[in-house]
Amino acid sequence: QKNDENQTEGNPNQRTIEILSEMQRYYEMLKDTWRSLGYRKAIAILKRQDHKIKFANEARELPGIGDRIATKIEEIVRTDRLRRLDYTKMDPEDEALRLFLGIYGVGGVKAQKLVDAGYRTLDDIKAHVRLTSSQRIGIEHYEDFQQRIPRDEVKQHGDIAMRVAHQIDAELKLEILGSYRRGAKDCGDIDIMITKEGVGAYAITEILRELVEKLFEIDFLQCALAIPRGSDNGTKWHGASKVSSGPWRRIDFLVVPWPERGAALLYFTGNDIFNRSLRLLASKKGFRLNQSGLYKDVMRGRDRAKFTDGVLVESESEEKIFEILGVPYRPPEHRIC
Ligand code: DCP
Ligand code: MG
Ligand code: MN
Repeated sequence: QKNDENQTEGNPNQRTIEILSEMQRYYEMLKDTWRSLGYRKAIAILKRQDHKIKFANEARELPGIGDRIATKIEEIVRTDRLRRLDYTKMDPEDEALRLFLGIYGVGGVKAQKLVDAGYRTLDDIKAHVRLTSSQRIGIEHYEDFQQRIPRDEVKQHGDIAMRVAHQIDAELKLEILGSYRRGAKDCGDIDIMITKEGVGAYAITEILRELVEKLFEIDFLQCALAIPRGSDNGTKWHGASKVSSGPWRRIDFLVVPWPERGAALLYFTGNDIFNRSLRLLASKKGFRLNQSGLYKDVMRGRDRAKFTDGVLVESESEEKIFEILGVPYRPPEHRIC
């Protein structure tokens, strides 16, 4: 079986994929979720082709590629570039927006405010803007955090965390999720799930606190970073780690109660688009899926807003969640949309 996540190299559509990826990042930066999603889908489909797609009508035949992108694919193959892209690249405001969105802890609203205020470079804002300490670290380590982390280095970070965790408690279960579990050859960050049989979330959170302290002591962890607003329920820890003299890497720990490990595994393996489509499918079948479980009998009002959480159907096993949803099990390597 081919690994979807690793296929750009040597793919006959590599150049097309590169340029479409730039477009996708551009729309993502503009918060144009709809277009960004369209590009992501097209890219995923092209990655699976074993011959070069040269013509618009050929591209249009592929499920999930619409007229607009089909036309662009032909243009890229014909001219080795995309007019729209050259044009967008020249806009300094867009460049600045893209730059600022790359700072840890800076979201769309803040980035746009900085651009509107006339700032264009990291030095600009470092000198003139009041920033949170996380944002400041995000700037200091901008280059580090932008770099992809080679797969074997992700493993090294995971191994260190695991070794120290097991010194604290040999029964802790740690697993690297995110793009690593999907088999990616490089990752944006290191996502580690921590769980333990027979203890509640609170006890695991206490263990995480101890683990973090120990990992600072051995100079593995370098800093803590603020958790994005709205997602902090005490079960997450964000920061940076390094191995030997390597660059700082983004690392995320998440505490998962043992009974929820299947749903958490599913959620934190992603990717985010796959999650979104699975959640949508669940809701069409009358379920609700989130990182803690699959629920039924969710009462919804207008606009599908939910009134009640419903009844837990399954959360321990990833496979069972697929089964109940009536979807064939998909191995992590194939969970990209
Ligand atoms: N996730 C999600 N929706 C989000 C953010 C995250 O469903 N808005 C889930 C799916 C992701 C997982 O959490 O796969 C981990 O999030 P990351 O941001 O670390 O993304 P990945 O590990 O998938 O990719 P990367 O290599 O960029 O870290
Ligand atoms: Mg990740
Ligand atoms: Mn992450």
